Formats: sequence, structure tokens, C-alpha cells
Amino acid sequence: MTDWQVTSSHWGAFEARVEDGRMVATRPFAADPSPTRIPEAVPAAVHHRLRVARPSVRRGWLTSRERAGRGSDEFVELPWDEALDIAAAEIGRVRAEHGNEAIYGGSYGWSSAGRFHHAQSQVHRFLNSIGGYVASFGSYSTGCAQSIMPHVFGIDFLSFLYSHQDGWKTICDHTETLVMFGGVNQKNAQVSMGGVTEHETEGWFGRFADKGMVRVNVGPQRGDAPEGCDWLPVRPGSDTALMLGLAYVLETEDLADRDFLARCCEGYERFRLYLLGESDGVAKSPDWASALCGVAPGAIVALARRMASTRCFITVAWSLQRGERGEQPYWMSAVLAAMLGQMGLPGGGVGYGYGAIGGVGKTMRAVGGMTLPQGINPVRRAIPVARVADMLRQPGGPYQFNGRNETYPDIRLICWAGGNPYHHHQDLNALHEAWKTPETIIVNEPWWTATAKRADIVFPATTPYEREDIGRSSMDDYLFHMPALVPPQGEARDDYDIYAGLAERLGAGADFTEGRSAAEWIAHLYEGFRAGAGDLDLPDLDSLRARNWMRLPIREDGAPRSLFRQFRADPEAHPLGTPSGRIEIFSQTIDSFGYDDCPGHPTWLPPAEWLGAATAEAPLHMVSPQPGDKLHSQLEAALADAPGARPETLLIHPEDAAARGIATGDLLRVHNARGSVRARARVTDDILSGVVALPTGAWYGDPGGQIDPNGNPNVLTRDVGTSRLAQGCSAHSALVEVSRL
Ligand SMILES: Nc1nc2c(c(=O)[nH]1)N[C@H]1C(S)=C(S)[C@@H](COP(=O)(O)OP(=O)(O)OC[C@H]3O[C@@H](n4cnc5c(=O)[nH]c(N)nc54)[C@H](O)[C@@H]3O)O[C@H]1N2
Ligand SMILES: Nc1nc2c(c(=O)[nH]1)N[C@H]1C(S)=C(S)[C@@H](COP(=O)(O)OP(=O)(O)OC[C@H]3O[C@@H](n4cnc5c(=O)[nH]c(N)nc54)[C@H](O)[C@@H]3O)O[C@H]1N2
Ligand SMILES: [Mo]
Repeated sequence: MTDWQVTSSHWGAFEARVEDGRMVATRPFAADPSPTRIPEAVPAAVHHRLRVARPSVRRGWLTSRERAGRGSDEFVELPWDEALDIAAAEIGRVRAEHGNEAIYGGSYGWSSAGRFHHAQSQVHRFLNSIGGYVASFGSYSTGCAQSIMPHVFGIDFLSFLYSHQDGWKTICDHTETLVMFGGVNQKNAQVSMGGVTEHETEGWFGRFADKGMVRVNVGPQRGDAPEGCDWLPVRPGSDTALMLGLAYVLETEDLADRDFLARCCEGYERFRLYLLGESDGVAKSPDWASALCGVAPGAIVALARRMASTRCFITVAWSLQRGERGEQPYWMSAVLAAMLGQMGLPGGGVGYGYGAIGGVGKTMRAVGGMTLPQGINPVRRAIPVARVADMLRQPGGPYQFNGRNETYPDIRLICWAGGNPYHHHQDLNALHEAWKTPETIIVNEPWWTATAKRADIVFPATTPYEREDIGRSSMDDYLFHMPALVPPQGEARDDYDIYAGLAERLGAGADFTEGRSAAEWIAHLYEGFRAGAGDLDLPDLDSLRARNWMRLPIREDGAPRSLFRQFRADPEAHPLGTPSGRIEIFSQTIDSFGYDDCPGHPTWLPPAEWLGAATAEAPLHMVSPQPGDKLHSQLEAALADAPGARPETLLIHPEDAAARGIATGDLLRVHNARGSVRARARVTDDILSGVVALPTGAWYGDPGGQIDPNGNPNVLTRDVGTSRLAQGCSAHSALVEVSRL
């Protein structure tokens, strides 16, 4: 095979060339107007020396079931049959002695694109076939919003996001003022779960500029929005204060839409008492907000007036809820939009996650899904996903979550596939202590990631380029046949085959496979998809295989989608799914929980770590955004090989750099009480003074209690739930100090 072939990935479609069984080059997919460079690292990653070659078992576990050696022990390579026998026997033992409630299969992570070989679906189906597992709720991406927003809008957050928000075309046609809290990040729009084929953000922002739309990036970094946008620098974690300041202007200058608030909202009066300071003695005036968020009072007044006098669309990045008390900016953005009264008008109101992934803003007709059925989980227990280390630390310990009093399960065995907790979790040194609790950790991974290195049994998994699959995302208008481009590397097997081998040994082989091979499953799922695709004329699988990809005519540019269109016209006839049927500015339900970290209406609640609480030891706020050159920690094996690529680059403002004698290129130590990492300085005035940015994605090194050589920001982040309401990930709330090394 020497021809170029198309494949799909979370970072979009690309073409790959294969010579003598090796992927040697990639090039952009021709129909992509602004392709990403992420695929360039794929060939080196696929054939990298850090691929897991054979099933590997940690020596200390194999000889004595010892746990403390995770991360330092060597591994013993075993033949597949022997390794599967050992793993199946261990799963069987844990099941018999402690029950399936002792198995954690939350296994968070993005894994790779492709509908059948989706690692999460595979591990969940396997664990269900053997009696179930402790699952997880929500995501690191939007876990906080997934808990708070249904209380406010009465709809599942992801349904709102994907099916009811205005598309770029509607925004382009109608919006006059675009206020982007946390920006609309072009680097993040490079990826989308399941794939994004035509990268459009840049094109749309060009059109917005041409028509004179005012575009305001509100946040700590200029680069969070496309070039040419206005930048309103704001301290991380302070958006709620700024939004309250804007709301105060609307209320006191009589710019609030009182008709909309009265007809469509619940509890504005109660919130108003707080806004004006009648309930707590503190007026949330522009002066008050300015002292907290750093925006001049005059700029707050001017922005509020502009928002009220033009068609205004507010977007909120997911990053704002990935911080302590992240519920508040999300809820408050909805209240601000309600006060402006434009919800349900085209190009008006509020939307979430534009730019976070490339699929948000693309509007598609819904076509049936193509998902491997996961079966039923008889163990009815799930933890909020970002509380995994708390769970390991405190078996049986109590916690509160969205109005419920729960206890953590007692986990003895972990199965992880398609995620890298030593990349994604906060306070990695503390995670590493908690990681010593379970008796056995089984990880499926293509590469020797930080997590694989800290497992007991590592099964080498194929990458998507080594197996056939179907590529499809509900946010995209393409369909791909993803060919097996190269043979499985080393002795790697598909997750499906790994779990089929384990299920068979545990007496559940037929339940897991239903007698189908991987190829038969793909054909089965694809035929189901075809049958459910209505009037879409889809080729049979052989024809799709032959043509490799096709564009689906499912764009719905400009079609009205908003949940609020009919609602605003007649809220009695089209009530929302909230208890009141309206947008809840005050929530009786949340109020009844009695949480002081998430009261009954949006409230300014400062995080424990932000610039307002800076200390001499940790005076700088570190944000840890997604990396621009890859997806999370994926492809890191190849990217880290580039000269000077590690440690990771940290952005710092010239004033903060000068105060510390730091120049671009200097090697740094970034540190706080939780740990320290190395980083490479880039001095720039594109970041607010007092803030530093260190992207995620570097593999956690082998610090042995010392400095992480690669620059993983999660050594420094705080592992605490956003609040008792949502228990989401608080990665963006962290104070650090930076010194020259
Ligand atoms: N400080 C900080 N931390 C964060 C964030 C932040 O903003 N700041 N963001 C958070 C967010 S939103 C997210 S989504 C997480 C992301 O965290 P993760 O989703 O855990 O990160 P990935 O690197 O995508 O991990 C996927 C893993 O699956 C492996 N993999 C890929 N394909 C396959 C496959 O087919 N089979 C198997 N078995 N394995 C496969 C990859 O090699 C990789 O190791 O990080 C979170 N962590
Ligand atoms: N290239 C690439 N793209 C990705 C990913 C990737 O790994 N690589 N990951 C994908 C995933 S899983 C997700 S969830 C999305 C995440 O999408 P987002 O959550 O939107 O992205 P982040 O990169 O975490 O943060 C974006 C910016 O928010 C700003 N910010 C941080 N805290 C605050 C705050 O309190 N207030 C304000 N106003 N701004 C703040 C920071 O300057 C940061 O650069 O990205 C997706 N896109
Ligand atoms: Mo995410």
C-alpha cells in the first residue's frame, strides 16, 4: 500500500501514506478549510519506542502483590495467554471476595475516535458483562455545568449545548456584540470528540470582523480569542464578580428587560436584593466588581450599556466551570442573559463551549447514532468523575453531591482504558499516594504513559491506525471508513479482543461478544446506523470502504434551534423542565440543599486560590489550558522528542518576569506547597500580569518527590470539588510561584 488514505481522529480527518507497513507521512484532508498540524506527529507516535510492545506485569505485584512499587518497579513481559489468565483470575478473586462494587471502571478519558473501538464503551461493556462496576458521573470538561445548569434551564446540559444553541451562521447574521468569557479558542476548536472535519472558527471570525461585529474576549489571555478581537483582561476566577457588576448597571440604569424577567424567570426579586446589597449590605456595583476582577468601573458600565443596546450574545468557555465555585459564573451568565432579555432571539442570549471543541456552533440535523451497546450495570453506584482520588483515599467516607448524601465505595481493583489519570487529575503527588490503595490496577494503553507505568498489569492496545473502524460524530457532517493503515505494533491487540479474552475466562464470553468478531460488530453497527438514517442515502459498508469517506447533507445553517424561541413567546404553553417551568434565577431546590458553597441564587464566592488570596509563597495564578499542539497527553511520546520541547512552556507577563529576573528561554521552577515542576519561560504581554499559563499534556515524569522534569501543571493544581453541588474539577484555581532554575 503506497497510496494516501483518509482516516478520522478527534483532531479531524487527515490523509496518511503507508510504505512497507509503516506510516511515513500525513497531509491535510482536502476539504478542510483550515487544517490543524496535529496529525503531523501521528506517524512518529504510532511507531514510537514508547509503545507498549507486550503484555507487562509489574514485578512487585507478580511476586508479592506489593503496591508501593507502582511507578518505580520494573515490568515483566508475559505471553498474552498467561497475562490474560493472571488478570482474569485476579478480577475473579476480587469479585468473589468483595463483589463488583469493589471494581472501579469509571476509567475517564478521551481515548481515540472511531465508533466501535471506543475504549470507554469497550471497558464498560466488559465490566457489565461480568456483573458491573462503580461508574463515574460527568466529565472533567463540563462536569460542573452538567450538575448546575439543569437546575437553571431544566434540560440536560449536553442536550442544550449540542441541540439548542445558535449556530455560527445565526450568530453571524444577527449578533452585534459578542462577549466571550474565557474567549473562543481557536487552538481548542482544532479538536472535537469523534472528529471535526471542516475547521471553521477562523473563517467565521473573519466574517464577524467584516460585518463589524464587536467581539470582546474577557479573560486572562489575549490568545484565547482569534486575532482582531478586543481584549478585556480579567483575573481568573473573578468572572462572577464582573457579571454581577454588569448586572448592577442593567438594574440601576433601568436597562434590564423587566417584562422578560417577570414572564420567563423565577426569583429575580430575591436575586435583586442581593445584587443591590439589600440582603447582605454589599452593592455589587462596578466599583465593587472592579476591585475583584481588575476591569475599570467605566469599562464595566460601557460594556453593560452596549450589551443592552445591541443584539448581544454571551459565550462562556468551559474553563470557567473548571475552577473552584465554577457553578457561579455559569449560573450568573444565564441570569445576565435573562436580564438582557434576548434569550430565544436569534444571535442573542447565552451559549456555552463555543471554541472549546470544533463541533460547537456547527448545526446538524440529528441522525441516529452508532454506539456499541454497553449493557446494564447492576452496580448502581457512580462517583462524580473528578472525585476519584478522594474515593481511593476515603473508602466508606461520606460526601455530598447535588443534594444527595453519599459514601465512597471501597475499591480493590481498577480497570482503566482510554484515559490517563496521571495527566488529567489534579494534585498528582497526592493522587500517587491514593493510587497505592487498590490491590490491583489494570490498564490498556498503546504507550508507556505515566498511568501505564503506575499500573500492575498493562495490556498493549492498538491505535486507531491499526484497526478498521467507522468515524462519525453527531456534530460533524462527514462519515468515514477508517481503514487499518498499518498492522498492530508489537503484540498490541484491540481493546475488544483484550476484553473478549478476559470475559471468556470469566465465563461471560458470549455475553460480551454476542458471537461477533470485531469486523462483524462494525458491520452490525453500521447496518443499524444505515437503517436509522431515514432518507439519507448511505452506501453499504463495502461501498463506504471503497470510497473511504463521504459528506452527509445534514447541515442546518441558520435554522432556529434555541430552546427559548417558543418559550419566550409563550412560557405557559412551552414551559422549561425546571420546577417553576421558567429560567431559575433563584432555585428553591438548590436553596433547600443548604450548601453555603452553592446557595439559592448566583453569588460571588471567591475560590480558595485566586489573585485575591495570593500569598508571598504563591503570588501568581496559574491557568492550565489545553495544549495547542495535541489532544491532552496524546501523541506526547513523539512531541516530547523534539529538541527543547520539554519541559513545557510557561507564559509570564514582562512585569512578573522582570521581578524575578526571568527572560524568554530560561529554565524555571514552578512551585507551591503541593509540588514543583520545571518549565521553559516565554515572556509575553498577551497574558495578564499576575497570571501564568502552563498547558496540560506533558507526561508526569518520575519525580520521586522531587521536581517533575516535564512540566505537568497537575503537580501544582488543587484537588477539590467545585462545590458540594457539582463536585467538578477545579483545575484552573491554583496559586504558584515561579523561580529561575
Ligand atoms: N490542569 C488541568 N487538568 C486538566 C484539564 C485542565 O484544563 N487543566 N482538563 C481536563 C479535561 S477537560 C480533560 S477532558 C482531561 C483529559 O484527560 P484524558 O482524556 O485522560 O487525556 P488523554 O491524553 O486524551 O488520554 C487518553 C489516553 O487514552 C489512550 N488511548 C488512545 N486511544 C486508545 C485506545 O484505542 N485504547 C486504549 N486502551 N487507550 C487509548 C491515549 O494514549 C491516552 O493515554 O484532562 C483534564 N485535566
Ligand atoms: N488542541 C486541543 N484542543 C482541545 C483539547 C486539547 O487537549 N488540545 N482538549 C479539548 C477538551 S477535552 C476540552 S474540555 C476543551 C476545553 O475548552 P476550554 O475549557 O474552553 O479550554 P481551556 O484551554 O481549559 O481554557 C481556555 C482559556 O480559559 C482561560 N481561563 C481560565 N480560567 C479562567 C477564568 O476563570 N475566567 C476566564 N474568563 N478565563 C479563564 C484561560 O486563559 C484558558 O486559556 O478543549 C478541547 N480542545
Ligand atoms: Mo475535556
